[in-house]
Amino acid sequence: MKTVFSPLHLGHVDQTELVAGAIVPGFEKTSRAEIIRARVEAVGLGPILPPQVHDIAAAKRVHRADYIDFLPRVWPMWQAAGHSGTALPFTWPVRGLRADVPPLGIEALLGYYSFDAGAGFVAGTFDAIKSSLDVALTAAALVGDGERAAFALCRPPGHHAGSAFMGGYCYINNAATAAQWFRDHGAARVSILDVDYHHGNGTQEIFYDRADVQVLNLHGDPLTEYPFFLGHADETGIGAGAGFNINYPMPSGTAFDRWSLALDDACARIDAYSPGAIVVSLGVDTFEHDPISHFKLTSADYPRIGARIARLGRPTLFVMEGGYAVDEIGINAVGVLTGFDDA
Ligand code: OKP
Ligand code: ZN
Repeated sequence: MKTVFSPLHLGHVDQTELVAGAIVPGFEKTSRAEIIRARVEAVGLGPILPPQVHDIAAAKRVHRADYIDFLPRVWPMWQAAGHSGTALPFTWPVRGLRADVPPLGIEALLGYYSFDAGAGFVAGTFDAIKSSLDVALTAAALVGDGERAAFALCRPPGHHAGSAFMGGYCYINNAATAAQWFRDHGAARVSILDVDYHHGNGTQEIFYDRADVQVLNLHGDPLTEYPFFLGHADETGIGAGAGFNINYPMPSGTAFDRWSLALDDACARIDAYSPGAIVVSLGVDTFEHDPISHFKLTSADYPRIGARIARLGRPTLFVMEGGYAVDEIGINAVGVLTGFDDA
């Protein structure tokens, strides 16, 4: 399997986040992608290719144009305001406030275009966001050109980013943009299978009223797990999209015996949907030793995930999302891919 990777992710570095009331170094750090890349090389998964630069207009097929146009302005506006460190918001237009009038200042705009304080900007963040999108689209094109599968080693991740908001380490929804790319290049239907520990709220929001992209999410129950405010089992789609959003919330402590039953059910639904391509939002924060998550998957389970997805027998794009147990992130993420290739 070919991997697409860009070193531009390295500029998204030393950003901080809010944990238990304290500003701490971000869990979503550069070593994550570097260790995965090293593992791809170590096991000889296949060639590692640089991305081709795409027009950012591709992201506007799933995101609001004003949101995408805001992203390159964040760091210059933050600096012009005399700020340094990590650009983050502190107020949001929730119930009872107006979300229809964009404010003027950068801190207020960051709140307008986000759902939490989990997507900070530093000087190199926009270039990393754009390179991550380019990685996803380049890998999608490999699959479009006939590869059985490809690996988009994206950083930063994307599945929490919605049509007009960032959050949870995510800015542009790489998997959603890639799914739309498949739709725009001949696939009548696309399935997005999100196996990250956290519910892909952005992906769900983007496709919630659409029948042409089926979204399936296996994740920690939002009653106790981030992102808390979406991802329940009764969220099944709306309008034309009714029945095409499928959530599998599972309790803390879930291990592969139960998790794999949800995967089997999701795969049966993908089979029934008969998509022209599958986009896998590949998070490995389901791992038993992940520092911010609470499932109990082991390193031996990840190749089984890949093998099960391979049995679907459809063109497949793997898009990297989360996973914060850095020491094992390469073994676990690449384990899914070798499991797929060996099946
Ligand atoms: C991104 B992905 C409190 C913890 C906030 C945000 C988790 C984002 C996960 N500071 N955690 O789905 O792996
Ligand atoms: Zn996650």
